[in-house]
Amino acid sequence: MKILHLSDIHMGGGFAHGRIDPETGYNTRFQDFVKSLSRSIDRALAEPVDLVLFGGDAFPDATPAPYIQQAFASQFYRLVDANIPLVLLVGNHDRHAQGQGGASLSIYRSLGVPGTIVGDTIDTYTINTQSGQIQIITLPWIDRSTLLTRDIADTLSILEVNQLLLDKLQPRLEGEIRKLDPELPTIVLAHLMADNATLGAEKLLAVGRGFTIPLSFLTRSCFDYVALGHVHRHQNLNKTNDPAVVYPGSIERVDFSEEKEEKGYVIVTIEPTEQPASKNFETTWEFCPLPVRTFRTIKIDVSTSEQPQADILAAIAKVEIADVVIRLIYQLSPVGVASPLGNRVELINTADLHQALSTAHHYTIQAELISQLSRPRLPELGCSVGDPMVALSTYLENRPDLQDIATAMIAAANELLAGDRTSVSAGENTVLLDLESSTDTVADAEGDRSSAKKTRSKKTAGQLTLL
Ligand SMILES: [Mn+2]
Repeated sequence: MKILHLSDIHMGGGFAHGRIDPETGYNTRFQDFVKSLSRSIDRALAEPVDLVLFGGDAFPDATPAPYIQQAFASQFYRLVDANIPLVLLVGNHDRHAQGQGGASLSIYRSLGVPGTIVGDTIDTYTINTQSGQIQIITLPWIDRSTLLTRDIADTLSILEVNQLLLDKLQPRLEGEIRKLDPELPTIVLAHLMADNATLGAEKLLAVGRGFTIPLSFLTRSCFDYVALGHVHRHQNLNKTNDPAVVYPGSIERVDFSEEKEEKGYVIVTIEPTEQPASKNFETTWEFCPLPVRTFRTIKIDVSTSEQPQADILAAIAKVEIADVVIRLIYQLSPVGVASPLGNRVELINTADLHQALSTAHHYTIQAELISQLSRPRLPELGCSVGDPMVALSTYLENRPDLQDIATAMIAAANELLAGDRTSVSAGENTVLLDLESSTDTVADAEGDRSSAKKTRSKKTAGQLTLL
């Protein structure tokens, strides 16, 4: 039995790296994403495979524009037309922020599209394929609103919510496992963050991501393959391959964090074992790369260069840029910093850079100031300086770029040191500072969890947009 496993299509996303195609009126990145999906479906038909599993995140949000819905539907309709069954799993991007179900995918259930299952709850389906039956356990994106009531979730920390969700999920999954027929192959199709998935640039944000599922949850001998979605970097989490726990990754680059990743889908083969062994089935799988749009970062430090403009142009000339999405970053010294060769923003002629990059598919130019923190420490500020006001004055004397606000900063520092709770005026902005607030939050964590909780959830919401 052959299965095509793909995930994280995000059709309609990444428009910032494209332009309007004058012939069609569509964003070129929309066309790129359609092309990648189309190539994946081409392969499913050419094999032909017995089943297609989609691991979730069809669109960037739950309410895609009709032309985007249509492009998605017309690709998957090719499978329906060829009698190839399909499971569309609901990812976090496919759900409304509140409420249940797969908002953008539920239309396929409503229409009763033949051979198409929308996985928006934890459930098990036995699917009849050209090569026999297979069992699919669907595990859509789960968060606190899926399994917990609001008042419970609001009083707990992220770690406690995570544990409680796992406690609720465990018996649900055991219940599905008990229903399985051991004579049939079984695949788990899940949209989740497994706790040892290797992330790219997103890794730093993982703390705010909340719900993660331990790998041991998925590496069960009753599963012949675990088909995941959510993480955009292709990887197999279980090196023993028993079972393979695979993120196929996204089918196109959604942003620059995926610059160096290969994109594609996975072809899975499940065959009955020849000699009766501990397992009834043997699984092999293969990652199949797609020819997707190239992203390339050109980063050059010209802060001490004698000819910054020429150096930047030379760096561009070294790279194949035709039809590529380019990000040019050149680093300079901040304006006003005294340095023998301190190159400043105004020394760069950006019109020439635009000209040099004009054959790129899309490009951005970004001037970056080299961080102040990398400068050597001030020798005047040895450990002998005990008075913070002396330390601040010395610091400000060495920062000519801060002269305009130096007096205000000293006044503000004086006010801060004078009282515990005070308001500091900095120009037009009045900032309320509560010097005790940091200790308050800690002390209140037990007594007043809900207020500490609210601060945390706000941060989380801002960090949840990447995957
Ligand atoms: Mn996702």
